[in-house]
Amino acid sequence: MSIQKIVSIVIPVLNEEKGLQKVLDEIPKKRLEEIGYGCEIVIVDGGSTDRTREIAYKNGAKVVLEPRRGYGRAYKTGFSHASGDIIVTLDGDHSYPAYLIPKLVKMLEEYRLDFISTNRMKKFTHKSFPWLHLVGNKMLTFITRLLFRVNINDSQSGMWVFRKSMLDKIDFIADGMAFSEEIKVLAFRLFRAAEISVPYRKRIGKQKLNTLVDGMKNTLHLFTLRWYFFPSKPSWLPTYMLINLPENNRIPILPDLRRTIIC
Ligand SMILES: Nc1nc2c(ncn2[C@@H]2O[C@H](COP(=O)(O)OP(=O)(O)OP(=O)(O)O)[C@@H](O)[C@H]2O)c(=O)[nH]1
Ligand SMILES: [Mg+2]
Repeated sequence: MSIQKIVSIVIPVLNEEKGLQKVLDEIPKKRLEEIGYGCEIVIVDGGSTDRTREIAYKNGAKVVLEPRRGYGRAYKTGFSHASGDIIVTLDGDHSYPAYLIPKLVKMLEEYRLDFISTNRMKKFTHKSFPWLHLVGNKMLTFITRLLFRVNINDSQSGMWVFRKSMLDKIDFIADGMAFSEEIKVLAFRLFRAAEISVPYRKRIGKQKLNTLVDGMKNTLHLFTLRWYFFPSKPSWLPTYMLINLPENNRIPILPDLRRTIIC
């Protein structure tokens, strides 16, 4: 099939030499081409002192240096360098299933969604979440649901698939780990969004998340977001559809996908 659209895969990295090669090897570029998508890989490096950048260059990725610290900061810079029609994000630590990118892109198109977030809560492998992460994630997700009336089950997941055009309509405020919950809240309140279950593996290499400090910052950020973006009471309209993506490589045919359309 001829190339009709470009998918930009944006990966923030900070000293991920152990996992990055595996992540890049797992991206099914050929499969994407078969279904009509060219593929661009944008690696946003926060100033790694190991072989991370070398690995990125060796694999033909576009490398963007963003010395300012922060997961959210890295994404904001990465998105501005992405030339694709569709953006896919994931970590450079081999925890997310990069092999599912073509299926997720297809689902975005087939169901005419603007944003897909992945839900790791149903299919995570042993030790992929330290118990404190799991408890923290549950609490943050509960607060997110309560404050924004969005039916999200994994507010901290870092693998998203969305249309780049979405970015023209929103401004982000978070520079740190809270970027993840912020993009989901905005997507689920303002665009057509869905959450899809995917497998999740134990990361390779050292985590950058500071469980307690980031957990507290993320909690505070939810309240900031609530008053900053949505000063009036959110409506009770239903806002999501959870889709299970089975591992047997077939996209489920859903007769009715409810979408988030708020404004
Ligand atoms: N460029 C850049 N990348 C960062 C920064 N902080 C984290 N990252 C990358 O962002 C991704 C997510 O960070 P992780 O440490 O995996 O955080 P996490 O996924 O919440 O935690 P784990 O569950 O332990 O993986 C990884 O690929 C990191 O290398 C930063 O300040 N700058
Ligand atoms: Mg990670």
